[in-house]
Amino acid sequence: MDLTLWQYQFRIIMLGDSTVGKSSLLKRYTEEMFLDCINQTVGVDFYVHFLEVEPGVRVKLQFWDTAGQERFRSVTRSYFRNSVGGLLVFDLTNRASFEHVQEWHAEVCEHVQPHTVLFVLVGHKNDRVAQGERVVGHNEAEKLAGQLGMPYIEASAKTGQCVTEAFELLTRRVYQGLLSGEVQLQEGWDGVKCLAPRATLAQLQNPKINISNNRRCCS
Ligand SMILES: Nc1nc2c(ncn2[C@@H]2O[C@H](COP(=O)(O)OP(=O)(O)O)[C@@H](O)[C@H]2O)c(=O)[nH]1
Ligand SMILES: [Mg+2]
Repeated sequence: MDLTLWQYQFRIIMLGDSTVGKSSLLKRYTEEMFLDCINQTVGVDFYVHFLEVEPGVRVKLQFWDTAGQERFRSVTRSYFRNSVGGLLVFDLTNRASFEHVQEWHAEVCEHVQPHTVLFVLVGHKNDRVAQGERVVGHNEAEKLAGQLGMPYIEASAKTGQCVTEAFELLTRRVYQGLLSGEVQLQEGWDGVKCLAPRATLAQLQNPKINISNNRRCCS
């Protein structure tokens, strides 16, 4: 099968304070590698990964990673726009990064209006918990995620623990949002691109629809 074939493209952004490990998570997921001294991203970095969300439905994930602007809280509007999913990351050993989660969430929601971004909250550098370095509790992080309406997962780019799970959780959440109508395809918005006929999506959303006379493309 041609691995570059896809029915949907989701644009996903990485969010969270500088040094929480956003670039490392992406590297681990897309290249299965971890670097102790990862270079500061220069320019917006771009990663692509393919995932089959159900048999025959292949999603192209297009990831955007910040270029270190988050260090100066100067991430621009264009970074948030046209995205459908956000992996919101904090460092389990860095209290301030957890305290900024709400600000990141609010900033994205404000910038993406009238669209919606679906999130997963990641408590990162889980490998350091074993050394007694945890300063953010599992329960309080899960509680905050619940208040913000997103799932919570703890992961480590260093060991690879739960990295695939975190990205797949987000991808499936977006896909479900698409099927339920929570995510709406709109002209001129690139958060989701769809190569499947519009009728196919309509039928997935409502299996009772008869699609035989309607095979327009929605991209
Ligand atoms: N112990 C540990 N260190 C990590 C992990 N992920 C990243 N780091 C380190 O944290 C630092 C910042 O990582 P980076 O990916 O550049 O963070 P970003 O600024 O959020 O993109 C680097 O020194 C990484 O090697 C992890 O899972 N565990
Ligand atoms: Mg980075």
